[in-house]
Amino acid sequence: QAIAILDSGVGGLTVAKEVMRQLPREKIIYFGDTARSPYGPRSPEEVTLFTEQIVDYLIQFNPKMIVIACNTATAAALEHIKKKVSIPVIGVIHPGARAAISATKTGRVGVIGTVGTINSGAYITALKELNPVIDVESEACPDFAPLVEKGQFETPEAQLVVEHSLQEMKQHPIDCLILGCTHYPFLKRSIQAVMGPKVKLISSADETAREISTVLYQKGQLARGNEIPIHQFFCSGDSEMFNKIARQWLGEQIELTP
Ligand code: DGN
Repeated sequence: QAIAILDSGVGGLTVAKEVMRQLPREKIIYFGDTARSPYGPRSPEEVTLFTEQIVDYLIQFNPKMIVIACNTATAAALEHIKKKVSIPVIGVIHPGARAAISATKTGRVGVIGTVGTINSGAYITALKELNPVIDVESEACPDFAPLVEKGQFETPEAQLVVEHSLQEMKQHPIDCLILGCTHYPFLKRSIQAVMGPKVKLISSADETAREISTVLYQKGQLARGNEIPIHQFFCSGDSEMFNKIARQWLGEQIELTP
């Protein structure tokens, strides 16, 4: 049985990569909704509907758990999807918030994400639940995910967009910045360059993979044996670009299932 991972596009590959690293025996079935990306500017109702449709599709593969590897979809639909299916479902917001709480030394953290994620206030809620006195600065960066979907993450254009978008965030005395969108680790280098070396960038991928491992361990469902799993990747839009980004990011040959 596989772990099903979904995102609006290529962003969830940052989570898939970490699952492959931490849990190399686990088979992954990935769905990127590249045809309908970005989710960021869409209403929570629409994002919930899309997430539900993808879950309905993935459930046919009889996965052992579902990972909503998209902050926008987690903010809009996690609770709904949890009620709908009988297998464990996890999102990326709580793991990201936990990672930031353990990393911050000053108690001042920043969050960047899509308009949907930032407007939902889901990070502030998750962070304050863990630490009520935490100081949070949040800002939407609507231009980032579309850049990444176009495969532009190491280009001068991307650098300029990142620099422009983070002007305000840069002024705040934060010591951690949560990359509250699974697409943003693709832009990590540019984001770090703008924020400076003292700000630690937090991606929820590591912590999400740890949570997957905990859930599967508790259920006695961790994969055993020495077989190397063959992962399956699906996307709803341009498969050439998806393949290119997936190969570049995962550093291995990706078989995209038609
Ligand atoms: N990768 C998604 C997220 O984490 O919010 C959404 C990106 C998008 O569709 N704009």
